[in-house]
Formats: sequence, structure tokens, C-alpha cells
Amino acid sequence: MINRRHLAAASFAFGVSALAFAMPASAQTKWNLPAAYPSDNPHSENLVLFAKDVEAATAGKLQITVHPNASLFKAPEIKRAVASGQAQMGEVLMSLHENEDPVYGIDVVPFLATSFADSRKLYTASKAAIEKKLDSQGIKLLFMVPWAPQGVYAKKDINTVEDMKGLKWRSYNVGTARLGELLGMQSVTIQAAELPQALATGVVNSFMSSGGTGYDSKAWESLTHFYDTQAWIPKDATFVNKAAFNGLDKATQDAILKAAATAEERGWKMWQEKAGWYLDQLKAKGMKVQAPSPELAAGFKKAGETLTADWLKKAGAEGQAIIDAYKKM
Ligand code: PCA
Repeated sequence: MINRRHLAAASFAFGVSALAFAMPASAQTKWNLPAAYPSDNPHSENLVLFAKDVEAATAGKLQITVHPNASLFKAPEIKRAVASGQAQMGEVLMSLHENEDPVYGIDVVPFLATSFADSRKLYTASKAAIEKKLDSQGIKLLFMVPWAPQGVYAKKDINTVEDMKGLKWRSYNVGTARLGELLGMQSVTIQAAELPQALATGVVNSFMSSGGTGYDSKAWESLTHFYDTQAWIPKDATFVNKAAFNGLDKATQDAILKAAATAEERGWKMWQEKAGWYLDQLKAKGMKVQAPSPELAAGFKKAGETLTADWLKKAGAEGQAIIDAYKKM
């Protein structure tokens, strides 16, 4: 005989077991986050901490797997993968996409913002425009984190920009490629994940980057000099497919946004703390780390002015307005 108490107990038991079956599939979402730079680079370490924070805040409901070093998508493909939903989240250098919109290249306008404090101001002044452009492409910006000031790696003394003529120059975006062209170098675009091999095989013998990427690619194994030209501080952006984000419940969305705000602060701090350490490591490995000579600095300033004029022409009134706002900060 089944009485009401038994029935209640039985349906409770059924409910629990149904729930137990349903739990893994319905309550746990797994996302991928393709990232462009090596796993022990601060950018990737920060992303892993971000994923952990999201997982903890959602009690395991949203699990994000970080795929560093362009292992899931090549750096220039990450943004499109997120826009099209092939990956839910992604991270890459924003200025890789300057061809789509000049605003993505605002942080590589030469000598505009060369300290972390100025870089942060430029970020504040440009964030809304970047967010708007990404939004129009189906992407929601989560946070942006800087690299360190960009300098020049070479295999010989570079006293003036004339000394750079004919070098095999590795570029990573529009600005570095244009710089190579302006200074009479043979420029080839190579992303960070392929840089160690390009250096080892002699495909390139010079490049511009941070102490971080020189360290990641063991620049000292093939090159000898680093000139701390402090040309600009580029930033990586971490973003999410808009539709995927909108499909989450409010609590999960809030957890992501909170973890993103934390990751942004942590990332800026990590780079400020580590920028000097990287240069010390290059020195310890035997590289000559030095300030550019006044002549070399002047040559870079001049090339920088051409690049700035190029950018302003492309970016028009909107770009000028951002720069004006930044200069008032
Ligand atoms: N490292 C990246 C981008 C800027 C940087 O410091 C690179 O060289 O590809």
C-alpha cells in the first residue's frame, strides 16, 4: 500500500536522483578562453586567476579554460573566434586590430603615453570608444591590461636610426610594421608565439617589444642589445561573446564582471611590478640594456611623428577628441 507519506518520499527521492543526473549537464557551463601569450607571462597568469575567481564565485557553475600561447587560435584569429562564438572568451593585443578601427590602435600612437600612469589615463579616455566598437562587432570588453614600455632588440650597436637600415625586423602590428618601413628595414609580421623560432633561425635579427616578450622568447640567445626607447605601452584586451554573456543568469554575469574588475587591477599591478625585473633578467643574461643615445631617440621621435600623423588622419575627429580628453587629464 502506498500512503501519502511514501508517495511524497518516493517523489522526493525521484526528484533528488533526477537532479543528480541533471546537475553536471545543466548546472555547469564550460567555456574556452584562447589567449595569445605564453603560460608564464603575467597576462596568462592573470587570466588563470580570473578563471579561478569566476569558478569560485559561481560555485563551479562556470568553468573557463585558458588556452595560452595561441594554442587554440593564432593571435590574430582570437577576436574573430569570439565574435563568431567559436570561443566564448578571448584575450589578445588590442592593436592587432587597428586595421578594423583606428581606436584599437590608440595605445600604440608613439610617445603619447609612455608611463604606466599616462597609459592608464589614455585607457580611461579611450575605453568607451573601444567598448562601443567591440559591441558593434558582437563582443563585450571585460578588461584591459598593459605590457611594459616598448624598446628595441638588436644584435649590434644602434646609435642612430640609420644603423637600423636593412635589419630583419620583426613587427607585431600596423605600427611596428610601419616603423620598420619608415626606417628602411625588412619588416616581417610574426606573433609572439612564433618569435622564439624566428629568432633562433635568424629569420629576424631585431624587433620592438617589452622586456617581457624579450624574456619569454629568450632574446639573449640570439641578440645582444636592448634599447629602452619607451615608444608606447600596448594593452591586451580580454573580452566575451556578447550573446554568450547575455545568455547567462544575472548572478553569473555579475560574477564575471566582478572578477574582471579584479583582474584588471591585478594585471596593471603585475606589470608595473615586473617591468624592471624583466630588464634586470635581460642584463643578467648578458644583454646590454641601455637608454637610446640622444640621436637615436631623436630619430625615433621623428618617425613617431609620422606615425602619429598617419593615425590622426585615419582616426579623424573621434580620435582627436580622445587625445584631447586624455591630455586634459
Ligand atoms: N609583447 C607583445 C606585444 C607587445 C609586447 O610587449 C609582442 O611582442 O608580441
